[in-house]
Amino acid sequence: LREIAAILEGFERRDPAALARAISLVENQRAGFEQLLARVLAAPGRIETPARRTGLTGPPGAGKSTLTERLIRHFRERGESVGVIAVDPTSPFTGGALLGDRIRMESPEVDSGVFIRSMATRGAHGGLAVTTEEVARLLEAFGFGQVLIETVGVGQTELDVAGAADTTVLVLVPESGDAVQTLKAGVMEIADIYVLNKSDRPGADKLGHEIEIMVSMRRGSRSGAWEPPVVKTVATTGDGIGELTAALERHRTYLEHSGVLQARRRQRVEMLTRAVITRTLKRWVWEAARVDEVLAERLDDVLDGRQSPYELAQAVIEQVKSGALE
Ligand SMILES: Nc1nc2c(ncn2[C@@H]2O[C@H](COP(=O)(O)OP(=O)(O)OP(=O)(O)O)[C@@H](O)[C@H]2O)c(=O)[nH]1
Ligand SMILES: [Mg+2]
Repeated sequence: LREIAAILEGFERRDPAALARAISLVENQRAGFEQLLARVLAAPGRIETPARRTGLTGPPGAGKSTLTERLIRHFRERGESVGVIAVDPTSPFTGGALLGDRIRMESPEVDSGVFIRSMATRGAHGGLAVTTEEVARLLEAFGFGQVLIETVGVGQTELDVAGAADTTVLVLVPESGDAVQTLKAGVMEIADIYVLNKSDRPGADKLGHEIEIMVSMRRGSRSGAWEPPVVKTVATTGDGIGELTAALERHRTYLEHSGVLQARRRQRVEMLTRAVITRTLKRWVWEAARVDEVLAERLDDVLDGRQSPYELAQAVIEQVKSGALE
């Protein structure tokens, strides 16, 4: 495919337009997307230098994007390149925290070390967890040393997406007074670091205290493991960002020394491989058994009551089993 060749060639030149096209192709699972991924990810040296992946999740408006911008600035100051995936963003990145440094968001011509991409849940044809993983791999292969993944909300989607990150930062604000409730709902499990953002607002101390209690209650039940710190920030002014980046650094050290990083990467590789097998098998069987044609021919039988959907489905399955394909 010509498009794939052009994208690969653009990757070699580190052309952000090629990266953007690659992501679109993968996101929409357009023809050739798996060949592209296979080629890009097989390039020498790329798998050995995975990015450091950090997920930021939390309720709408908690300040995730403002924090992300702060982190981008921090990493850029240290000479690291940053790729950002924003899943279902409800508000755009403003570049507010960065304008002082003339690093403009979404302007690769201004700073080629930053790349930001929005992704919609409904746009991810392959399921959000898999698509996020594949896009993160594209960013890695492109050469970004840091990958930040922002997801809004507090629910199953975040739990899925959190799987793509090495470190998950749960961003809470004084307004989310239901924090303890939130933590009970299982999100607690995914947080490696709690950020109490907007700590310039009333109620921050109370919430901070509540989270500390929750964390210390869990501490008793798992000794030796990582103890998620609670970091207070004001993303708009930059207060506490130093503490956050220090906590990220400590968690990185923990991940590397405990073997947890290897375990998480292994899980991701397994998840991705299984997903690729499943979707390939499904596509292959579906096409080989001409399921769409069979349905078009025989759906009336079901409607007329001559057959149940289960019998029709079984007939298709039998055809596959009997090897009557090809
Ligand atoms: N007072 C105060 N306002 C903040 C702070 N951090 C962010 N904000 C403001 O909160 C609003 C939302 O910030 P965003 O960074 O867009 O929040 P978000 O979590 O990315 O929002 P969504 O992506 O829409 O869920 C903006 O107006 C920010 O300026 C903070 O620490 N203190
Ligand atoms: Mg946001």
